[in-house]
Amino acid sequence: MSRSLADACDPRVARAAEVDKKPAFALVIPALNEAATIRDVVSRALVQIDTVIVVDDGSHDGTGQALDGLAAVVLRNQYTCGKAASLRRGIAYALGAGVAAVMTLDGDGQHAPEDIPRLIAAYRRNPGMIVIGARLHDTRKIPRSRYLANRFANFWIAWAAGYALNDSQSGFRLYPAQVLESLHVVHNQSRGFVFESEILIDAARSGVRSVSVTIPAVYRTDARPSHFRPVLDILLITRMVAWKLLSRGLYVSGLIRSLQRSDRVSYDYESSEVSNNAERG
Ligand SMILES: Nc1nc2c(ncn2[C@@H]2O[C@H](COP(=O)(O)OP(=O)(O)OP(=O)(O)O)[C@@H](O)[C@H]2O)c(=O)[nH]1
Ligand SMILES: [Mg+2]
Repeated sequence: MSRSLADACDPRVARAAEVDKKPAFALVIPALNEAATIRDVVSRALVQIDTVIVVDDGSHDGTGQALDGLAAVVLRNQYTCGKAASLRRGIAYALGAGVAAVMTLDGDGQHAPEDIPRLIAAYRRNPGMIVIGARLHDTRKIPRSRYLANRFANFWIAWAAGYALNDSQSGFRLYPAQVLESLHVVHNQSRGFVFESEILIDAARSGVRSVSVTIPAVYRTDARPSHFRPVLDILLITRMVAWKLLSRGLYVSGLIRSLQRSDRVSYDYESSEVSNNAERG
């Protein structure tokens, strides 16, 4: 990797940002060629949260320009650094602002910013825990192949994490600042979609689990092609998980615990009530 490329992807560059007030929460949106949806997503997000940070990952479709005039921070990577590196850059910026927790959501419109308060409410009830917007209850709306791929990933990641997970692949999350500051998950270009799985495993190993809030699954028929490469990205995730399992002698106790669903906490979409073992479908 050339030096300029490394610099462009380095989250420390963002730490230099001048921030003079301390919001409690910030939202980070990684965006690669999301001109069609990003303005709508960010406008709606700004209704919910003051600090919205978009990391335009070297887009060439005008993603950054689509945000002109909006009160969002736009960090632009000179090159496409990948989802993980972009998240990390946005997160570093948010932590530099002194937030208590950082939220993330995707820029393609699959997550409704209107659900932000529900994730924050779950965090307030479970301080210190990661909150995940979980979609897998919505089986009718998820394309079969994506559903099975998600279930496959879930099984392995829950095993390595040692507890049951509702949706390990959702990009709609809330991370307590302490968790982000204490973990050092690899976030280079080749780890694009691995980072979000790995952070759940590493957090679990440091004693931090997640709770989930059910959110609707949104799959539009006119959506742009996915950046997720089903074969390669699942292979990369599986390799990371296999390594973690091998390094713990297969972690059989983790497998057993991951199959026990009784300690799951889920917040139901309609009622926002807490229920145990609330996963449906
Ligand atoms: N910064 C950055 N963001 C990316 C990259 N790849 C994907 N993203 C962003 O990550 C989010 C999720 O990417 P998607 O391609 O929608 O992946 P997905 O939601 O897991 O898959 P689908 O369900 O098929 O949409 C979107 O906001 C993308 O713009 C990347 O290389 N760099
Ligand atoms: Mg998507």
